[in-house]
Amino acid sequence: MRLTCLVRRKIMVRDERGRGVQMKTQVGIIGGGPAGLLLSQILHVNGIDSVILERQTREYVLGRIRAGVLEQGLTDTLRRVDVGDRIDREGQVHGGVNLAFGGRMVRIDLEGLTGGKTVTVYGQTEVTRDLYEARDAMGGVIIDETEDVTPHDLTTDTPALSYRKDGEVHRIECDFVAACDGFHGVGRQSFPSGSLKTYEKVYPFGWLGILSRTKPANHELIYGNHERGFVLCSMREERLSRYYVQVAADEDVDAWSDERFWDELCRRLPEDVAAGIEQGPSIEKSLTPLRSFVAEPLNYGRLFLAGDAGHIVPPTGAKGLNLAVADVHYLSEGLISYYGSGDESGLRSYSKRALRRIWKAERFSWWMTMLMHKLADDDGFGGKVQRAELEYLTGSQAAMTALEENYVGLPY
Ligand code: RFL
Ligand code: PHB
Repeated sequence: MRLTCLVRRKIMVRDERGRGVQMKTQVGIIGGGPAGLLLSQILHVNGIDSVILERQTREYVLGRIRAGVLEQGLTDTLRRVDVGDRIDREGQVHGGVNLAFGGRMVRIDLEGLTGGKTVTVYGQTEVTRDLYEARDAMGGVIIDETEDVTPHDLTTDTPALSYRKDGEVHRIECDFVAACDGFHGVGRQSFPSGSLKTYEKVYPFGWLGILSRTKPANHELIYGNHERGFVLCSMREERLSRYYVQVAADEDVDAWSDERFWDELCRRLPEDVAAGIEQGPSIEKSLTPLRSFVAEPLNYGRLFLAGDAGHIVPPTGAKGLNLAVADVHYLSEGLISYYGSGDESGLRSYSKRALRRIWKAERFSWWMTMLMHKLADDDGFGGKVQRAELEYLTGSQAAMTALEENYVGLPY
């Protein structure tokens, strides 16, 4: 064996024929999305070494338009590991959110009802960019365009990850594997059959979303319930708007010209809001199917699932990215205790601890989805109950407080 490189605890060697790198690290992370990057960053500032394997190119990862609403727990977590500067400068702090239905709009005062808590509007793309920059600045190892990432020996003290890059097979030996590889990743698929129980609800609708360089409809988000379907007016920056309309789950995106989208959006909003919508060309248009999904438990041997790898929520409550960060918080606490004092209890309780909070966010996201979308029995009993619930909610301080404490994020 020929030693090629020694980076702190990361040792890289080539095999006898000089091919295929073998590396050692403490935590092998699958997935360079927000969960994987944040885990790597938290571990680094606590003196724990990791390597990230990402399937896509960095450009591809940064091109995905996704979440926009960050809970305080998320922004605090980023600040603690030196990734909060740009969010503090550029993020928009929102103290309220609006519900539109029956031709009117009701503002719900987040700050007032939750004792001063707020959310921050800042794109997931930007969070990911900030995390990549921080990891690069601190010498983090992120190997992108990896293929066939496969976990091995998960029930031993020396698990490993193999992967292919540029036609060669490589291997990373580690103490733990964190699968932060999203809903379609390999981590969850590596659990032996029978060791995982899954819970799933697939909704018969999706969100058609656009991004446009236009002035947002309002200075705060508007979630709208309308007989033609759900609508959401969100934003990223002063002149960057994000809009969504409810469509069928199998809708053909190409059937939606910009003109059709704007027309449908305006028809679903209260007249005064629709009148103020600035229209312009879309710079992104995509369909998101809606799904609730939880896998239990979140660990098998030395493999741990975090983020979308272990659970999915419909985006209505803006909880997906926030949940991923909460998982990473719990998992990193377990790893820090293990490496600090040999205490394994945090890792042993990770799944239970994370799932307790995950199920609360699953409940909230499901509830908000059922409250705001056009349902199959819209003109029957279901529709009447939905309208009664909206009226009760917006007329009751107690009900609004329950919505808001979930929207700003339950404590970790
Ligand atoms: P990600 O972001 O999917 O990243 C996983 C990464 O793993 C890589 N990967 C692999 N790498 C190596 N080998 C393999 N075999 C691999 N398989 C996958 C992938 O390429 C990817 O880079 O998961 P992560 O890190 O858990 O983050 C989760 C969030 O991305 C997700 O929950 C949110 O985007 C959900 N979400 C929202 N969350 C919020 O908190 N607030 C919001 O306002 C919000 N809005 C949204 C959303 C998601 C949406 N879509 C498109 C699903 C709005 C939308 C429209
Ligand atoms: C977004 O801005 O993309 C967004 C905002 C709120 C949600 C979902 C998505 O609930």
